[in-house]
Amino acid sequence: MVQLKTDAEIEAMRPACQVAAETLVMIEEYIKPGITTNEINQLVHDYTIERGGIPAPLNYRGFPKSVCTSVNHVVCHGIPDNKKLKDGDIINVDVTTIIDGWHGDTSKTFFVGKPKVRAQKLVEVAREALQLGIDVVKPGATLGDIGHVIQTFVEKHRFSVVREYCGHGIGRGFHEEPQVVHFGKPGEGMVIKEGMVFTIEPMVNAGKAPVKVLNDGWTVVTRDKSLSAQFEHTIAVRKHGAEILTQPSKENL
Ligand code: EYF
Ligand code: CO
Repeated sequence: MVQLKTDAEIEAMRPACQVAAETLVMIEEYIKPGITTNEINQLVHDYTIERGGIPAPLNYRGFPKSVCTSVNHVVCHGIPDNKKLKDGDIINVDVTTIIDGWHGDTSKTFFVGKPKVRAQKLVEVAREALQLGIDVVKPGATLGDIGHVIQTFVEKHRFSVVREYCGHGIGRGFHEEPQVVHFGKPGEGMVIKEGMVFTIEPMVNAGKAPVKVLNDGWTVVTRDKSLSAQFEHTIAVRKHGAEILTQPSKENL
């Protein structure tokens, strides 16, 4: 069952969504060759607490860290560790913040130093795929419409969309109904209604779509070891379209 949020509930989600967004703004200046993902984890953890939040990933279903850091061929749920980032890497930082019991979830893929041409293209396609998905959202459209524009755009660029992981409803729960898959056909799937709040978070692979989970039980990687990039926003469905709750406000850019 998808629970529709009232205007008051959407207002109540704003602080969590804004702090999550500002965490990504904060972290950008630290993404340089030589930093470890554990250091990124600590920066995200401390900033979240300073801002009055709780990092949702920590202990979520047993996840051991406060943020997911997914480097190069890691698709999602990368666990921060002591490995240093290198010039030319890409890294997705996936932040979820809880404030007053409400969740805000957003992620962004960053370049470490100077990007290679193919990485640059992949990251741009992943960024635009998310935006195209958001642009489709309005009451009366379907979740299949979102998946269709994302899949069509990504495949036009000869990249692929991960099938196993998807966007999700969000609110008092980290993961609520509905599941928002990033592939599909126009008109299929659930009809979008005003008051829905969900994430869109397409994972785009430079190679083929299949992924596997490593033996640590968390880290998801591309089977063909190709690069993967992802962007994510939490959006609220309003009368005339999507409102991006995790867009950093202008003064924080
Ligand atoms: C195989 C977790 C990981 N799940 C989802 C737990 O929606 C997310 N990001 O946008 C999201 C973030 C995290 C997450 C952080 C930890 N988990 C559960 C089940 C399987 C899994 O990895
Ligand atoms: Co999410």
